[in-house]
Amino acid sequence: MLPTGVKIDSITGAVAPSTGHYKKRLSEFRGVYRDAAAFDAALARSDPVTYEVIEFKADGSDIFFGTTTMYPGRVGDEYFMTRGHFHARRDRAEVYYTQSGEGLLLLESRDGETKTVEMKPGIAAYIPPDWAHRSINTGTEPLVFVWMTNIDAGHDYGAIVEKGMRSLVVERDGEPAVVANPGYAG
Ligand code: PAN
Ligand code: ZN
Repeated sequence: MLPTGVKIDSITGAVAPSTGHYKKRLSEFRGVYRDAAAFDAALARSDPVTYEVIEFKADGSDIFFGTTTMYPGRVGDEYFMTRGHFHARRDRAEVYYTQSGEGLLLLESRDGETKTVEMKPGIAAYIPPDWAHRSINTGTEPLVFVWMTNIDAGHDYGAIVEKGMRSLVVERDGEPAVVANPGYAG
């Protein structure tokens, strides 16, 4: 393990050097957005990358970091969003530091409390252990943020795949609004 300076491009989310990279496309989100007709119509036009994640992990370290770059877009009135997850380890927190763009971080505790934290340059969002977190690009430009957590934090996607989250972030009169999720299966 050697000290390393990692260059992060605040506009593109590029990370150099990096040790991992993946992209998520709209087609992987069937059933995540509540407007199925809008989802099918969007997918019939194209299958865009909705976000990508690049990481830097030093061998043997207990922490790692990287970027998530979320492209702007909507399915019906819902903005493009991440899958959302709890950490597999319930004692692991995380920090999201926004570099560019604008969005909302939607969080939900195990006992069902919902919170949001604004995502915009200059704001580091603290995600406490055992709070589910989903990021949402509410703007018209890419939303780029740096995340940092423990390597062993892990991802538990199951609860949100099965039930959804209690709240949705939708566009209302051109503005983001947090509303109750009528499809929540809790
Ligand atoms: C982030 C997220 C990343 C993508 O690195 O994994 O933003 O979001 P989903 O994993 O919910 O699709 C993080 O929170 N890691 O723990
Ligand atoms: Zn996380």
